[in-house]
Amino acid sequence: MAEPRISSIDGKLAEEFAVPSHVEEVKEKMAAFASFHAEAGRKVVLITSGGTKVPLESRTVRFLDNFSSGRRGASSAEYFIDSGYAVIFLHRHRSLYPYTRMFLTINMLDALEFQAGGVPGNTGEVVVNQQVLPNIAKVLKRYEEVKESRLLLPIEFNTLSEYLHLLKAAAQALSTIGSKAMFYLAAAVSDFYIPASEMPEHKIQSSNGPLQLSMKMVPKILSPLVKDWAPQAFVISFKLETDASILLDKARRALDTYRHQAVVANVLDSRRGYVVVVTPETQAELILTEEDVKNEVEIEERIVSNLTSAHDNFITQQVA
Ligand code: 9Z3
Repeated sequence: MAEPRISSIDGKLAEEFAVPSHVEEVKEKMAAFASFHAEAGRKVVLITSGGTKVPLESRTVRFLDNFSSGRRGASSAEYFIDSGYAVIFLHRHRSLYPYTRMFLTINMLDALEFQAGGVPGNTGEVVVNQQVLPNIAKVLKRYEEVKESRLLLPIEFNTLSEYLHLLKAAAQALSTIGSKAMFYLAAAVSDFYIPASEMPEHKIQSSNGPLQLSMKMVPKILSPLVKDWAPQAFVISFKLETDASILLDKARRALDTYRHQAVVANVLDSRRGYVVVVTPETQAELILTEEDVKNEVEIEERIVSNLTSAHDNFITQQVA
């Protein structure tokens, strides 16, 4: 059997990005999750979600963050599960989470009340109030079904280092199920970092005057993921721009460079209602109409529907 290729990024990852202590344990968990579901005839999607944090000091007071609420990843996880997938949800700690995301705007204490008929001054039993009850009961039911069937494996990251090492571990864990694995890389990942060897240990002092930062380019992890770590998988990256005029060109360039299956291109301000799914041969605009918005349709439902069909075609072509 051919030896797996060692890319130069492997070396860089080991040297310049602190390895999380639990990475091997998490990798085993992900591999067991993937084979359990693949044997049951399910496809498995690895979703990344939320923004990475890049520390500026090793005893970190300050850091550089990438914007992402995690809503795209969290809502997509629900639609993938509804489409029959098992989901590994690699997400930023405290970013939006499948199912609970629906209640983020509710203050927990406003959703609760003392049971009617309680004695004044006596706290009694606490129940969910009638305004949120119907909605919460529906979501709780679905959440419990998903938990029972073990369809969702949540893994957390905080820093860019954790994200990179855990994504590599995930790719290696999922390589065992070949083309049944999909990577849906929606996390907003920093392009810049300070290597461990160049990072000051202590808090940067403002008494030293204005701060000048020099940051290195983060290695392009998509390259070894597609070529070396999970070469048979179906891989989707996301492209985020604020200038719409360069978006599609950047998406096409990413496809040419990394040779993966699709890029979901979006502009920050319009990302909830408009994306373009770009593949080497096609370009599909997904748009929510006013009517869709009124009916609370989410664009992630359309994205997931588009990509699950493409994944099925991809699997058929691999087998043929
Ligand atoms: C995205 O483009 C996601 O769609 C969003 C979702 C982060 C905009 P929210 O979490 O937003 O629902 O608030 N993610 C990818 C962003 C990214 O960092 N892409 C890199 C790039 O554009 C390439 S991997 O260069």
